[in-house]
Amino acid sequence: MKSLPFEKVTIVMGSRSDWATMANATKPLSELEVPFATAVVSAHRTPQRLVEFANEAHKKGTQVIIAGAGGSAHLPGMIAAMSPLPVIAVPVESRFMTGMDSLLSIVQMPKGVAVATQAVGASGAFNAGLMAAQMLSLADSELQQRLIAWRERQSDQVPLSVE
Ligand code: RP5
Repeated sequence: MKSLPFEKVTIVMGSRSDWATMANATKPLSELEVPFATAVVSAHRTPQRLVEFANEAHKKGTQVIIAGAGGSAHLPGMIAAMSPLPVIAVPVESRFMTGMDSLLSIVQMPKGVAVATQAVGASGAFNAGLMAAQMLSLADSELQQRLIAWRERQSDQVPLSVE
């Protein structure tokens, strides 16, 4: 079996079906030239993979973990419970409750285990990538300059009026 991939930012998701959402996390990382890897790690279908990932990530060069899951979305919290790395979570929109179940099961972490929860769905995934880049920029002044320029380009794209 292939081994788990690790990069400076490692993006994990509970299912292949989460990829349409989680691909949005890769956009700001690519634009800002931050190396990332992606993997499918299911808390309930591949629990041993989850343990291996959470225990190994910080030893393999990952500095920030982005974890997306839907429904009973315990993946980010379980990783945060085992890993010393910051975990940014994305609640994936679910079939039956449009992501409210994902959001509540991710955001309501008990005291002592921190998870940085983003908005539900594609915007949350994009912002997870952006936040990961901002975290890394604390120790990388060139990345910080790229972030500042990225923000300026974003502002420039907002028209002054609708005419
Ligand atoms: C969660 O259950 C996954 O994160 C996904 O959002 C949801 C459905 O998973 P699949 O049935 O597509 O594997 O574990």
